[in-house]
Amino acid sequence: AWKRNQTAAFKSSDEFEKEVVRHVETSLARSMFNCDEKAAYSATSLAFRDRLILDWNKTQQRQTYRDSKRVYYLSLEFLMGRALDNAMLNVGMKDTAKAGLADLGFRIEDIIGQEHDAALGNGGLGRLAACFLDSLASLDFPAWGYGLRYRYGIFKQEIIDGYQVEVPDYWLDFNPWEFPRHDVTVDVQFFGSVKKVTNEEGKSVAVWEGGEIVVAVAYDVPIPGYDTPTTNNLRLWSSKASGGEFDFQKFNSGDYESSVAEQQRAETISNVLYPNDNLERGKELRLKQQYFWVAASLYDIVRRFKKSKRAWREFPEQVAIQLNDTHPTLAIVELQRILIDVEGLEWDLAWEIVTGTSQFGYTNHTVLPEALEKWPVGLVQHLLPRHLQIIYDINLFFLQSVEKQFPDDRDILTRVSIIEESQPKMVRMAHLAIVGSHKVNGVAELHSDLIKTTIFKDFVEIYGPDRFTNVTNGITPRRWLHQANPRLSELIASKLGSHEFLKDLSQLNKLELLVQDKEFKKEWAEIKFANKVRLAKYIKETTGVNVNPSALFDVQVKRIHEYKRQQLNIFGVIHRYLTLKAMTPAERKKQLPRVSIFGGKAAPGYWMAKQIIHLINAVGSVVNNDEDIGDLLKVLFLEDYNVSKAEIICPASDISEHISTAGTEASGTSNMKFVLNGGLIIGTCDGANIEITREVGENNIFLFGNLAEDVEDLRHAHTYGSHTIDPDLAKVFEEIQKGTFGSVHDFSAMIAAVKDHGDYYLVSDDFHSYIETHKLVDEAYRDQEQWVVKSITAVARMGFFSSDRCIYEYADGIWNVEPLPRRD
Ligand code: 26M
Repeated sequence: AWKRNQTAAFKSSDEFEKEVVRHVETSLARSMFNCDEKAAYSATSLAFRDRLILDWNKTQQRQTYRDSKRVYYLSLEFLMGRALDNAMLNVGMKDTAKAGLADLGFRIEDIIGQEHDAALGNGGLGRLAACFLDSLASLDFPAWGYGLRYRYGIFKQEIIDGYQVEVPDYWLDFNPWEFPRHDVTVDVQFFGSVKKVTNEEGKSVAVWEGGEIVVAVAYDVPIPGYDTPTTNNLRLWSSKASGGEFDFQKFNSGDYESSVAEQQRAETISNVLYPNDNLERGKELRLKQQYFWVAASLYDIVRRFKKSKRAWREFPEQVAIQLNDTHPTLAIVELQRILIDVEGLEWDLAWEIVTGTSQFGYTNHTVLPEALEKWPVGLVQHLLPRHLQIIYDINLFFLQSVEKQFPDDRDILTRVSIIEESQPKMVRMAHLAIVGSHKVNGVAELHSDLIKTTIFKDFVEIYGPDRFTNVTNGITPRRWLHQANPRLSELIASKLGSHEFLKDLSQLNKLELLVQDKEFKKEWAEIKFANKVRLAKYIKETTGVNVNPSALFDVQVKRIHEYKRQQLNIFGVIHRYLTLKAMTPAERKKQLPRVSIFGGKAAPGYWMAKQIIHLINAVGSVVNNDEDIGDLLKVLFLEDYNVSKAEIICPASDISEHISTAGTEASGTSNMKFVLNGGLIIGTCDGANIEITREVGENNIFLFGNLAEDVEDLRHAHTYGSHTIDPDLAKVFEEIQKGTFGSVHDFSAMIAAVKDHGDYYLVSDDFHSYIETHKLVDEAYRDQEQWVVKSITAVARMGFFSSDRCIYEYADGIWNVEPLPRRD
């Protein structure tokens, strides 16, 4: 067993208090008489930060000294949420802090609540990156995250008159969790042109010259592991003009304005996170962000490698780079460029290193065609002229080998080419990522099978099936159980005898022995109820609506997208409302009360998603004020869904909805969060729902709807056959069109999408099955005794979905890296 650093800043609540007071008085330059909750948050964070720094430095020193292989996780998004609570729990001093803060007159929850979420991500992909960082540190892997330090994270969502309004998220006001490294910078080049010159050895080499330089400045964020001193690093790059504050030459020559303008242009690069999720829009600034971040990160990685004075051949033995989606694919091209243009290696040797075993891995997160990244050749040529040449060369050699392999198949060349011969020509980033990586993985079994049989089918023919693999997603049980649901975590710990399950989640299976333990079941149910009371209180505070915590809480929180089918959910809610309205008061009395909770952001340019939000709110304002209905049905849209809100919402669901059209949701991860907190799922046979079913058993999940294998035929039938709408759904549409929920015109597009435009997402096809399955949910919920058994059983079988398991699979099957525990 390791001991935490004894020189650390505090060992008792007294010492912790002293540290808080010291930080208030010195770091913040305030008096304790003038210490509000915000100041107490800042000082508490600084006190914990001091503790982390020591472990962080030691971890980095040991990694440098041992010089073992490192993992670099390249992600344009890290959806971290709050850091303080997590730091306290991972360091294991939350109780000390709680007592100390109480002594100073503060409640720890209020202090934790002061922190602004670090929301540098859109949704699933960004949160997955954050869970992976937690697991990598907790399992002692030498690993770094590389990302962008956006000044503005994902926008804050406000709901005004039922519509989404976007407000900028300026979060860097005071951020104690980052360390600017003004001495760690990289010059990143854009634009310019390429010249062929002959060097001293008489070799023709490419020189990329001219254009402009933008400076990348490193900001480091410590990532503490749970119950280990390992503290890893997340390095985020910020852009600034190469002239420093000002270009002094211009400044002195009187051109003040253009010097300021240049600075602003450079800083634009890391200014804002693009708020799209599963949609590619081809903006120049986005490509600039990608290259800026990739170039800075690779330079940093190469710089670190070169310190060890090893031969280039050893690079893949020292470095594993994971590409989180195609966003960092230019890293493949950039490494090839560094090796041939800067280091002077021959093309073939360089390409061998780039494509070496356990060098680059590419994770695919979607099969939606509109999400696959493509960049116009002209844009790449303009911004990165040398990279375009290299891409063309990579493509040439690749196509030549394909031609050799399939001499009689001309079409395959067109299909797999990295360049799409369209008007304009496009660079297909997924193809480039596959050609340059030694492993490509999907994020759930169904998804990994789908990419092999659909979008990447030809590549399986070319490279064989071994390049393609599956790593089913997972979540960190530290944040999503221990932190979000402390009472449940403590109850489990008391039964299992320790907190070990938090690092070995399969131990949860021992809970199955307790499903008949009356006292345990009672406590289990009480905790769920208390979490619902907490959410009900939050709902009251934020929406003014009273909800009955004994009602069945039905939750769908995730990005708003047609494929995720929030429209199916709200149509179902309307159907329920109409059914209740048609009943006599006596019949109504027998119905089970429900609270339908929605939350999630729509991409600002996604008009249909915004209409869905509007309809949910419109239905809420009618239903929630209908005296015939009372507690039987409440419909809520919770504003600004984010990580810290998910921590309140996930523990409070009875059932959550994961109802994407089969074959469209790559994995989903909130499905795992809800079940781990004792909620059940209503869902389609899609993404990780399928594996959740395999683990928890068919009796402990509510599945409905058509299967992925039938989707194509159904869509074909909609377009070419006669398309009849489900009769119950037709009644829902009539009610909307009558104006019951106002805005008839606004909602007509959502109806037309189903009725007139081919119902691409199969809302009507699945409607009946969805409604019938909700009836089964109601029935099952009436038997509270049995429901609790289902809930416990499901949790007991969730061990597989820990992100720790994912990290072991990546480490073993893709990165070829080993943990490096500290032994001091
Ligand atoms: C693309 C272009 C421009 C701006 C933004 C994007 C973009 C951003 C995020 C595209 C896709 C993005 O994320 C996709 C995503 O979150 N996918 C989800 O990944 C999760 C983790 O693997 C899965 O669980 C979800 O099923 C999948 O939808």
